[in-house]
Amino acid sequence: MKHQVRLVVAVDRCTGKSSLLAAASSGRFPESVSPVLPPTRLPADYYPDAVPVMITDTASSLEGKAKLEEELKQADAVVLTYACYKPETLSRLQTFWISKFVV
Ligand SMILES: Nc1nc2c(ncn2[C@@H]2O[C@H](COP(=O)(O)OP(=O)(O)O)[C@@H](O)[C@H]2O)c(=O)[nH]1
Ligand SMILES: [Mg+2]
Repeated sequence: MKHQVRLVVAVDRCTGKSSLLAAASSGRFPESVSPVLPPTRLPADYYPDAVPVMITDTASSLEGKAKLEEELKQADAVVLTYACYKPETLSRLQTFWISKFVV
């Protein structure tokens, strides 16, 4: 039985990673968000089984690559985002990102 589930939100910039995390933890869409949010724990009653969920935001930059790889090693699941109005961000999940998550 897990005591905590770790989610990592990853992929290209401006696909809504930080906004998604902020919205999930606060219950409302943020007007503005920092480029990378600190690790955030979802409210205890977010899921009915009450297992705490910790979500880690990531940077999309090359400088953030080493940190992303570290986070992925510890992740139970990865949340991938894309921007509906930028179809190329959806293609990039297949052509670039998905290979990063296959171990
Ligand atoms: N319309 C709309 N805009 C969004 C949504 N999610 C994020 N955005 C906007 O997209 C921009 C980039 O979002 P951000 O969360 O910083 O993306 P990140 O770089 O992937 O972390 C911001 O201006 C957000 O307000 C969404 O679901 N709908
Ligand atoms: Mg961000």
